[in-house]
Amino acid sequence: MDQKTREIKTHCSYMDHGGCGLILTVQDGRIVGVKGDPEGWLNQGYICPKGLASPRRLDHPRRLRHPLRRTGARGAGQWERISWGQALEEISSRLDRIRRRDGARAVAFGLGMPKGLDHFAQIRLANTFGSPNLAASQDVCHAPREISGVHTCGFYPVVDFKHPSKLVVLWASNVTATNEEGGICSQLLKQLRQGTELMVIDPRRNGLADRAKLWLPLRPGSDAALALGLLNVMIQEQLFDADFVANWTHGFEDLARQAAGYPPERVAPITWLEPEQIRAAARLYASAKPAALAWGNPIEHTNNAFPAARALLCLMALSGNLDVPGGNLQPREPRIAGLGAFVRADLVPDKRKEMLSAAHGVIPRFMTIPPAYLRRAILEGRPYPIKGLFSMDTNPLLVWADSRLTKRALESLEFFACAELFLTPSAALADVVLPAAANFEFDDIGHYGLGHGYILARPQAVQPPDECRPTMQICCDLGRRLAGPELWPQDYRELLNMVLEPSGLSWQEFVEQGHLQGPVKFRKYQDQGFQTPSGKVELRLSTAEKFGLPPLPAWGGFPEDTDQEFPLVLTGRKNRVSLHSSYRWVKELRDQNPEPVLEMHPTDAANRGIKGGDAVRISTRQGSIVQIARPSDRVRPGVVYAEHGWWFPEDPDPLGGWDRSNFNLLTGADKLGQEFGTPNLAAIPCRVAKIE
Ligand SMILES: Nc1nc2c(c(=O)[nH]1)N[C@H]1C(S)=C(S)[C@@H](COP(=O)(O)OP(=O)(O)OC[C@H]3O[C@@H](n4cnc5c(=O)[nH]c(N)nc54)[C@H](O)[C@@H]3O)O[C@H]1N2
Ligand SMILES: Nc1nc2c(c(=O)[nH]1)N[C@H]1C(S)=C(S)[C@@H](COP(=O)(O)OP(=O)(O)OC[C@H]3O[C@@H](n4cnc5c(=O)[nH]c(N)nc54)[C@H](O)[C@@H]3O)O[C@H]1N2
Ligand code: SF4
Ligand SMILES: [Mo]
Repeated sequence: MDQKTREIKTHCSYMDHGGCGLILTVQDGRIVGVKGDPEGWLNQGYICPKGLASPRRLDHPRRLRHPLRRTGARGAGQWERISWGQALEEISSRLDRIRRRDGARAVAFGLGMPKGLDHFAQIRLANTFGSPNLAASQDVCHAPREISGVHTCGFYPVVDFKHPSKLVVLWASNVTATNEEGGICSQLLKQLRQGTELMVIDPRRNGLADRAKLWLPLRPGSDAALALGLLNVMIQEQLFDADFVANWTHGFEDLARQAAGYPPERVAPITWLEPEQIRAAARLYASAKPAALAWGNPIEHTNNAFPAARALLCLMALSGNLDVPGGNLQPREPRIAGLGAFVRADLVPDKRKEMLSAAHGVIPRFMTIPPAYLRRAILEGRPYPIKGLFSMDTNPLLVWADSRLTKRALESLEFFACAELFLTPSAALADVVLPAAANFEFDDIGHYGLGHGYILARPQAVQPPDECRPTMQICCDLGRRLAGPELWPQDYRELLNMVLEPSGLSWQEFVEQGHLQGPVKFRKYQDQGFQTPSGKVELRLSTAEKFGLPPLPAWGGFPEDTDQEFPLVLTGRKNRVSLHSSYRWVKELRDQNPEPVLEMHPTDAANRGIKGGDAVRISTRQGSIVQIARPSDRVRPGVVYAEHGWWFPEDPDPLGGWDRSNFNLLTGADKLGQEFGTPNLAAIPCRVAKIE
């Protein structure tokens, strides 16, 4: 290795929730090599195609390299280059003008999937500005699982792939493609080689389903019904952990009465399964000890998100798998800054009453605004108007349900600014766009705030292009202007130090260590009980009446029914080589997935005269888009899978062809789950036709 070439250890991120230890080779300030770090704490050498391509985000010729201000109509693609001083001045004066005139709550702050510490810096920015309104996709991502967990057992039970399990249940989890929140699939694959059994609950026969002892190809959106069916069998056949139930649960009799209404014969036609499959699944899960349940995203992709999450929590409790090694854990954080202190939650003490979700009666502790409600506030002034938006790390025009509604809302804002790597369709609608530095170009801390009991060091490897700034730095720059220098440091690295301070580690020491884990201890409830009002797992929620929540899980029916016009059921999954709508412009990734693909069963395709490679129109009651058909017997008949997040950066249209293949033109923002304002991204009646 010559003098100018060096190797740097860091962690992959911004390609999913991150977690793989990487070794980067840097030559003349450019990353020329990347491989999985064999000593990586979570991945032990594993790396996926996105990780391999990740350095190529940095040097794309059309990456944003300086701040832009709109000169023409919104979305017309006319911009002028401005200086950072002008850009920060414009954003802060426009947001401040709204704050003075309409109050701080009239400005919302937009967030995407949590990718790094900048997510929490943005929350701190909203709090120090004084606004209770943080808009994020948490209505369809993790909040239903996490917050239902907190209400039911006092924590979010995280799947444990680190300790051996007798059985792993992949329930709507696509872990070999998504490596969801650091649940890196190499850990699971290792366990499978050592004899761990697998059960897969998924309408699609993914690669792991081929190796599963049991695969249940349920109808999309029927998860809550299936979970109630499993509870029924476990209770009827006395397959539950009687000691745990007697000592550590509240409301078992009520749950038993409720579950009695869901015998397999009733659940089978809802879920498109056989009663015997439901019995077999219940028996397998209840008898394998320990069993880890990896619960994936589509559980929270219908208006039944809350009952589905609640029923799954009841399954974990009845089977005695909460906080046992190889089950579902309550991780403890290392000694680092608490979340509330870091984001300065104290500055908006009335947030729960002030945030616009309050008017919609969402579940307590759900602290971000569902996009459905944000857009009502922007477009209809309900319950009060939102006039300004500052967003980072998100592409709402692609990722929020009902993209036409999103477009109207973004267009009608008085002021909209964002920070981005690329001029995405959402950024194209902004008044000011700030060029962000990418991961590898700044120091960062991974997994802070995700509740997994560890944080990861992501030291910088290369310099950003001249004018690109880390989004954490942008928060500092805006925060000093909008909230004052006493609340915000000059240099974003101070934010990293704030997180680490209680640990006693300096940034450099943390980097050398690579990660920091909280104390590992199991069955903590034996010492301290569960952090719920009853001190037990609340199978029946004791706060239900107080909070207006259903006390017991129930099947609420499908959001919409199929009929002759819309006979197929549409759902989705994440693709191994893309992250939502991100990085469609990275050639190495795009080459592996050049077009949006619609998967359907060969019989469903043949019945419509559709062959592989045909362009097809997918229509729902909401709208229609075009994708490319791929018949596959991995998908069960009657179900189709479209790809989410598609736009075309190469398209001359300033909005990048946002309305051609975008899944969220097929989704609506009206049939919402009460607790989280969750729209339906799965289980949507549709039809598919070949485009002649
Ligand atoms: N490659 C890649 N990785 C990612 C992401 C990405 O975009 N791309 N996104 C990241 C983010 S933000 C998240 S939240 C996670 C999500 O990661 P996962 O939780 O794994 O989510 P998905 O890939 O959406 O879907 C998981 C599985 O659910 C199945 N499925 C679809 N509908 C239903 C249903 O109604 N019921 C059941 N039981 N199963 C169903 C699909 O076939 C798929 O196998 O991934 C993270 N990792
Ligand atoms: N139909 C449908 N809709 C969905 C889902 C689905 O499965 N189906 N999944 C949902 C889920 S789980 C989630 S989490 C959301 C995801 O929603 P988002 O997080 O908004 O999704 P992305 O498309 O990844 O947008 C992230 C943006 O951040 C930019 N970016 C990347 N790195 C940086 C950086 O360092 N700084 C800045 N400022 N920007 C950066 C990228 O260019 C990209 O445009 O989508 C949700 N929407
Ligand atoms: S699995 Fe996630 S963290 Fe690992 S290399 Fe791929 S994108 Fe990066
Ligand atoms: Mo997500």
